[in-house]
Amino acid sequence: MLKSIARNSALALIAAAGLCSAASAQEVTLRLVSAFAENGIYVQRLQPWIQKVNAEGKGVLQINFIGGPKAIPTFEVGNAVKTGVVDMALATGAFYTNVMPEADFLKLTQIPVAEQRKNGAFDAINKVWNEKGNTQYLARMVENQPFHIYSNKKIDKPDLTGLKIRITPVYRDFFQALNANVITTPPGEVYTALERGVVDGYGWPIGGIFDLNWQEKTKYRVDPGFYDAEVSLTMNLPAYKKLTEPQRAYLQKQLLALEAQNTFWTQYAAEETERQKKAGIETISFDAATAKSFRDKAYDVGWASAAKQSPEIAARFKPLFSK
Ligand code: 173
Repeated sequence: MLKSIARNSALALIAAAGLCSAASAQEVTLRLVSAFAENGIYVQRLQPWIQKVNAEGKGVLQINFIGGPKAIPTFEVGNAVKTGVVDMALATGAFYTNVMPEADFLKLTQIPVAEQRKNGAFDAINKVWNEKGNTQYLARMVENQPFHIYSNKKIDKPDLTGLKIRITPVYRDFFQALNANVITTPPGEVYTALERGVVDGYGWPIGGIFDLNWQEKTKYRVDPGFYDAEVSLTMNLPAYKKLTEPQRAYLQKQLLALEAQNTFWTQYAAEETERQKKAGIETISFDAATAKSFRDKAYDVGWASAAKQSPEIAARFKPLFSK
C-alpha cells in the first residue's frame, strides 16, 4: 500500500515535469546582456529589435534584456555566454579575447556581413566560436564604423610617442606599433581616465563618442579610420542547440532582419563626423600617401598579430575576410 502511493506520486511528479517541459518547448525566453552601455547607440538600436522579436514571437521565443555592464562587467560577458550564465549577449570580440583570442579578429573584415554569410566566412567563424567558445555567433549588427584615434594632444604625423592612449585589444598592436603607451579599460572608464589625465586619448569608432560625453574631454580626431567595428549578438551554444526547429527558424528570421538594417551605419558615420565638428573636435589628417600607409599598417599589424596568436585560424580567416 505505502509502496504504491510512493510509486504513484513519483509517476505524478514525472508527469508534471513532463507537462512543464512540453509547455516550455513552445515558448523559450532567452536572457540577453549587453557589454556596451545601455544608453549607447548599439543598445538603442537593439531595443526596438527586441520589442519586435517579443511582439511577433509570442508562444515561440522571447528575449529578456537583463541590462548592460552593471549587470555583467564588459570583459566578463564572453565567459557568461560560454558558461550559460546568460543565453545571449551584445558584445564585440575585443571584449572576450579571454574566451578566445580569435574573437578580436572580426575587426579585420573588409566585406559586408551579407557577403560573409555567402562566402563561407560566417561558417568559418562559427566553427571556431563553437569549438573554442561554446558560443554561436548569431548576427553582426554594426558595420561601416571605422575606428579612430581621439586625442587631446596634437600630432602631425602618425606617431604616438609620449602619448598615453586608452585601448582594448582592438587597438593594442597597432597603437604600440605607433609607439603609444597603452592602457586597457572598458568603455565605462574612459571618461574618468580622460578627466584625470590618466590617458591623453583613446580608440573608438567614428560613432558614439557623445553617448558617454567624451566630446567634453576630446580635442582631436585622427583621420583616416581603420578596421571596422564589429558589434554582434552571440549565444550560449547548448542554449542554441536546445531551441526547437521553429524557434531557431524564427530567431534566424529576426537576426537576418536585424542585419538588413545595417545600412543605417553609413549615414550615422556621416552624422557623427558632423556632430564632432560642431562640438569643436578638430580633425587631424595626413597627406594621401601617409594616410594610405597608416591604414595599410593597421591591417598589416592586425593580421601579423592574428597570425602570431593563432596561425592556422588567421590563415583560414584572412582570404574570407579580405576584399
Ligand atoms: O571599447 C572599444 O573601444 C572597442 O573595442 C569597441 C569595439 C567595437 C565597437 C565599439 C568599441
